This record gives sequence, structure tokens and C-alpha cells, in this order.
Amino acid sequence: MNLNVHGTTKMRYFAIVVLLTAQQGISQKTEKEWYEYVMKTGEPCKSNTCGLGDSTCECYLTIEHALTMIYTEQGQQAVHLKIENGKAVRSDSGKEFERSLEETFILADGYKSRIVIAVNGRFPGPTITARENQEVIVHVRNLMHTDSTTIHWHGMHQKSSPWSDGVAFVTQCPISPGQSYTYKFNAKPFGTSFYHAHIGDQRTMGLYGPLIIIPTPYQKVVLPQEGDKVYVAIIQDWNHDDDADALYQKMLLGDFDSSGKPFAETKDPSGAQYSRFKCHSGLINGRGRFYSSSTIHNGVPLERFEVEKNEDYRFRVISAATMYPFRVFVGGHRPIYILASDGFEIDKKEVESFIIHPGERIDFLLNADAKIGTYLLVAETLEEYSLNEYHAAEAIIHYKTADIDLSPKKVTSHTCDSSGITCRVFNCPFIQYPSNENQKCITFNDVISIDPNSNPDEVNSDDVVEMFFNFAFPGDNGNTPGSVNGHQFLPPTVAAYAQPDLVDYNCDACNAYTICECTYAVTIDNDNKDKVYQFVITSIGGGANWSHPVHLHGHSFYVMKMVFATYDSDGQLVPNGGQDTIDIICPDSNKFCSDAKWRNESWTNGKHPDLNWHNPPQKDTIIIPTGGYVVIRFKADNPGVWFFHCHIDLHNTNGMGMIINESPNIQPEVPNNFPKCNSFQNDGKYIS
Ligand SMILES: [Cu+2]
Repeated sequence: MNLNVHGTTKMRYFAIVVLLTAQQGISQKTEKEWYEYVMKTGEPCKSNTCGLGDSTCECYLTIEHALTMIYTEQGQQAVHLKIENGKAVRSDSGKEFERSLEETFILADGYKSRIVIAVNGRFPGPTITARENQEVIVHVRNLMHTDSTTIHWHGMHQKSSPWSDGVAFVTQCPISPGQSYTYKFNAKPFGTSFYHAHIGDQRTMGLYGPLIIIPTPYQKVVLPQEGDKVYVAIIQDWNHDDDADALYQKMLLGDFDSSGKPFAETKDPSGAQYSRFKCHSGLINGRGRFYSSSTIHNGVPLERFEVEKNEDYRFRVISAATMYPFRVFVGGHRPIYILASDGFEIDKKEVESFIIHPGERIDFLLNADAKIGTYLLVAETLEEYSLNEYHAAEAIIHYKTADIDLSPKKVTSHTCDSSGITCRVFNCPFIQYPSNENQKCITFNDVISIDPNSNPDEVNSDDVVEMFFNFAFPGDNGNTPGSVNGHQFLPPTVAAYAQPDLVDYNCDACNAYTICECTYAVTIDNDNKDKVYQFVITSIGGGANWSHPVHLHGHSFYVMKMVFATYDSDGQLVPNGGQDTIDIICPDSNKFCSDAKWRNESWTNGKHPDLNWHNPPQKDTIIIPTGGYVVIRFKADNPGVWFFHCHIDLHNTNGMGMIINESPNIQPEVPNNFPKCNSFQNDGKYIS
């Protein structure tokens, strides 16, 4: 007996020593060792941080280039992969890999070995999960050889840390090759967010990953929020030939086939334009299948979500897309239920499918109530396909007890008959589908916020400052750059927030009748009086015909009203049916619409007669339908230099963005030794 007790004590002592040694091993790691450790484990954050009760969430991200369809093991020759029967196998021998290993492969759409940007060796980057109000610390190491980078924490308000917002030349200098940089910010608001590159078109190359903020336990929210009933699906449109710069050049100059014939610009179902940017396929969590015809795919192994019969699952869907909106539905499952958007909870809404635009996040609830089997979560791009084309991001939803089909057939959205079972499609960029399709669009006018952090009273004020911003491609023939109010954004050459005196904000050469390039900024709430702002965001006039997902940094705003252009009964845009001929007036005959006003003067200064005051939804990215407008409101309670831009990467790079300079008189000081940068200027003289 005695011995036994002694023995137990000894073992306890031994266990404590082992535990302490292991913990010391963890805490004594150098920064470099941490970077290597998280690369190996796949978990991006330090052990003993990010959990319930932890005050910080500390993570390490290594950014480097990688090739798809290649498997490398240390000390061994790289292996090229091919796709066979829904699996990635060795090209040379056809040998299969363990599933746990295969799951880590970077495959994209399996078309050929293409360059991507990997985060911690993964594509897309690993999920960072923090808890509401935690201090998030992210160390970023840039191991790309030629490209500099920055990372934006899309959805985070960055209150009191505006320099951590991650926008190159707005809130920081780019992180050069070989350099590292640490971001520090408060995890707020909770919900589904993501991180992505904010320089050039790097997001297109794969530099993005989910950022999930779990609400504190006292928040009244719809469950589940975490655990094995929650999945993340981050979506991207994919071009398997071109890198980001080639895509940009092709957007500007055209994309030609080998005989010199230009590819036609793509269009949406209402006739609005998309792009010369050619989409080949879609990816969910870095994987998708390339359809060589409208029905034949190459069988790339897809992301898998395991479900149990009759259980409810929250899917956090994030669009990291470059250009195209996606319509998301689940084969064999109707309805699904919208739960949240851009991190803000919505009163549950029953739909057949929803549309998600670049930069948006939509959470939906799936009740796994179908016959057990293999199903597909599908996100189809919204463009009108030419014959024998199909571009969709797909993932497998597999009932645990069923045999799995690794290479399931394509499924299309549910048929909607005219017997009254119409299909509700949430968040269309147009007012309706052709009437014979029996599909009904519902919009952000039709949903209600139930988010515990929402409080529309904070923007219900008589003292409202109203501003109009037109996101479009206006201009004279041959000069129609992306712009806001006719200003093509010229990025500063310094970190604007940290070096305000070195930014040339002069836009005097611009007026309602010219298109010009300058660092367009608007100052709001100079002295931080928590003033209420109403932005009327339009896409009207001669530069319209595209819908733009517009993203405001530093805030979530209330969506007070979305108004569309005029459509005929086939759902087609009516020529000259834009809101510049209805609710809004543009003073210039060129139809640049850079100085728009309400046609009815009594609507000015926030007096639009038809705003939604019944718990309007809160968002940070909203689609501005072509020819239409969206009215948003927010309280200016966050001093900072906030980028406000179209979230289509190629439009943004082309100049469709601007700076909202909020409360410059009381912006917090940047930390000591904050990195600064500038062009080398020597008045054209040689260095002597
Ligand atoms: Cu755009």
C-alpha cells in the first residue's frame, strides 16, 4: 500500500516535470523556431494562446511562393501529381497517398502546375480562430523572393490600432522580401472574417485565409459558433494560366486566343458586364474541379465536410474571389437558412441559395436531413456561360455513415416550378431573374439584424452628414479608369497614416467634368464628435454597367437602403434606366456623375424618405448594383485612415478606391519606430 502511494506520487512528480519541460520547450522557442513549428503543425498560432480565457492570440504566418500539383518531402525529390478516380496520386507510378497527407496538397483545379502564394505552406492560408476582445498578434514573414506584401484583417475595426489595418501605402509600408512585420489588434467584431493581401492583386494568387472571431460566452447568439458543427468554406474564382499581373494586363488590353481572336467580355444574367478576366474554375478551400465541357470534370479531390443525419451545421462562407460573384447552394438540400453576413447575425432567413460577392461573408445553416450519401456544396459563378462552359467551386458534403463518392457528378441549383414553390435567392446584384425562371431575389432590404452588437439608434440622428460616391468607369473614349467620383486612386509612396505630411492629397485638378488621377481622400469628423455619416454609394452614369462590391475599412455600416436600376420582365437592364434618371441627378452632360445629388432636394442631408429603420443589417462590404445605389450609415467613432474601395481586385488596382480620413486631429500616434518609407527623390540629379 505504502509503496503504491509512493509510486503514484513519484509518477505524478514525473508527469509534472515532463509537462513543465514540454511547456518550457514551447515557451523557449525563438521566433524563427515558432515560424517553423507552426508550418509543421498546420496550426498557425502559439499553443496556450487564442483559447477561452487567454488574453492574447499569437500567430505566425510565412508567406512564400509554391507550385500546385507538386508534393515535396524533405530530403526527397519533388513528385509531380496527377488526378485519378477523385484522388491525387504520383504521376510516375500512380501510387496513392494516405488521405491525411493528400489533404495537405496544394492542388487548386488540378489543371497544371501553376504558381500560387502559400501561407505556412498551405493554400489557402490556415484559419486563425481568436476570441472576441482578445489581443491578436500576428507575426508575418515574407519569404517571397521578389514581391513585397501586406496583410489586411478584413472585418476587424482596428479601433485604436489603425496602423495595423494592412493596406499598403495607406496604413503601412509594404513588407519587403526577407522582412517580417507584426500586426497587433483587438478581435472585434465577432463573426466570420478573413485575412488577405492588400497590395496589387496578390489575393488572386492565393494570399488569403479565414479569420474567425468566436463571440464571448455571454453574447446571445445563434449556435453553433464553434466545434465540430461549424465549417469554413473560403471561395475563389480561378484562372489556371495567368498570375495576377498578367490578369491585370489582360483586363486592360484584352485577352486573345492563339489565332489572335479576343475573348468576349463576360456578362451577368441581366446584361451587366463582368470582365475580360477569364475564369476557368472555382475553388473552395483551395480545391476545385476543372470542367473541360459543361459536364465533364477532371475529378480533383475536393474539400470534404462530414455531417451526421438530422444535425444542424453552420457553414461560414467567405468570398476571397477576384472578380465573380458566386451563387451558393447545397445539392439535395432545400431550404438552407441565412444566419449572418460580414460577421453580423441576421434573423434566420429561408432560401434556396444565396449570392456572395468578393469580400463578403455569409453564414448559413444546413440541416442534414437528406437521405444519407454524398452531396455537393456548390458555388457557381454568376456569369452567363458560353456553350460547353461551367465554372463552379464545389466541396463534398458527406454523411458519415454512407459510402463516399469521391468524384460526384455535377449538380445544378434546384428546379423551381411555377406551382408556388419559388426559389428564394438572397443577395442578387440585380432585381430579378427572368420571370419564367420562378426564382425570387431577396436583398439586404429584406433581412433584419439580430446581432447583439447592432444598435441602429446610434445612427438615428437629425444631424447627418451626407456624401455621394460614384464607383464606376466614367471617362472619354479610351480613358475610362476605375475611379470614385472620377478620381482614379494614386497610391501614396509613403505609409499615409504614419507620414501624413508626405502625402500629396491635392486633387484640385479634378472636377465634375474631368477624370483625373490623384490620392483622393475625404476628411470626416475632423475633431471626433462621433458624427453620423450617410454615404450614398452609386454606380451610375456613363461609367456604369458593372456592379461593384464596395468595402469600407475601419467600420461596419448599417445598410439603410438598396435601390436598383430599371429591368424588363426578362430581368434585363433597360437602357438608360439607371437611377441617375430617377432618384439622382448628375449635373454634368458627360454623365461622369462625380457630383451627384438627390433629384428631390428635400431628400438631402439624410432625409431620404424610405430608409429601413427596422433593425437594418450591418455589413462592411455591400454590392452596389449597376445603375443603382446603396445608402449606408455609420457613426464616425474610429479615428484612422480608412481605405474605401471596390473589392474586385482588378478594379481596385485600376484605381477604384479612396481614403476616408477620419478625425485627423485626434488620430492615435503610431508606435515607436514604426517603419516609414518613401520614393528616393533627388530632383533628377545623380548622387554625388
Ligand atoms: Cu468594382
